[in-house]
Amino acid sequence: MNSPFSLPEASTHAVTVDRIFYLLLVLSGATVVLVFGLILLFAVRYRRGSSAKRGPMPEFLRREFEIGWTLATLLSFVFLFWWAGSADLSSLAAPAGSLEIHVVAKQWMWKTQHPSGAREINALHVPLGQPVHLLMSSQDVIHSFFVPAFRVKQDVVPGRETDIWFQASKLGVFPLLCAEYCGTDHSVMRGKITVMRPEDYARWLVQQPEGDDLAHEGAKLFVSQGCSGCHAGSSNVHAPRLAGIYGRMVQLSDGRTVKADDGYIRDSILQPKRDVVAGYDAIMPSFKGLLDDGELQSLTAYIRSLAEEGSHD
Ligand code: HEC
Ligand SMILES: [Cu+2]
Repeated sequence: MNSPFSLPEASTHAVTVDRIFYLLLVLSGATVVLVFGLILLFAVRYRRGSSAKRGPMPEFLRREFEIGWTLATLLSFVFLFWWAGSADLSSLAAPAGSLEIHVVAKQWMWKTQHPSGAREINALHVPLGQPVHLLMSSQDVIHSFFVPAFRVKQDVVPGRETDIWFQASKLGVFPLLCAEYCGTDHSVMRGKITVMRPEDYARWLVQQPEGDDLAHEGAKLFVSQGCSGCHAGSSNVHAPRLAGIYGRMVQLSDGRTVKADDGYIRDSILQPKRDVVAGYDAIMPSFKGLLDDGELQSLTAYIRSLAEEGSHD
């Protein structure tokens, strides 16, 4: 469905969202017509002085009719809830094997980084027909990543990583907007999403200037920020080795067990006193204010790459 007054449907999710939208539109339209039709009909039929019958309701209208319309509305609402709910749920978990792109929002621009390390500002090139998973965080205030043509909108929050995924289904260039008022230049915090054929995307990617990928950047930070001073195998400080921790369950000193995911690693770096690993002293300093979100993403990517190497042997 692509009428002249509607947005392009440029992602798989957009098609589902629009179907739900049109169904709601038709249902509400039919309800409006029915209700206003009846108001008109009754106003004319039972106008003052008309000879229409005004006795009690006919018997069949009382019970069956009441039960019938109540059930019908209930069932259609349950169906709508199920349909919209499952569409929403499927938009949350990115399929395995998605292309992972890091996004950092700041006043007032979007910075994106491809797995190869290629960076863009206020732009994002993606391949057609492949799921793209965005891992996003903000360097200052709350922003919101909004691509109307994909029907995708997700808040980008400082101090936290949010994510969203989409699969582009049309070639072209589509606007990216910030959908959360974020200060003076909020209205110009825009970008362009370019959907390319996969082979064109691959060609575009190799033409980009060589950037360090996140994990390599993280490896450098790990040394320059002094993490390796405690965490490296050669260190004299009693600190846990980080190889292989990503994705594992970690036993904490207060008895809890937590999964070492992105959020846990982020918290370990920013608020080390909160989740202290069992068997260690809480001597790790907080790096809050010392690392920006891009650096946190790089460090996390580095620790994660250690896990991937660890899982091979
Ligand atoms: C002064 C030594 C020291 C420095 C510097 C240090 N850490 Fe730690 N780190 C520790 C100790 C000790 C623990 C275990 C106790 C705890 O959880 O607080 C730890 C825990 C961690 C954990 C959780 C590990 C696990 O097994 O669950 C992560 C992740 C981590 N550090 C990352 C880093 C990063 C990244 C840096 C640099 C930005 C860093 N650390 C700097 C000493 C240090
Ligand atoms: Cu913004």
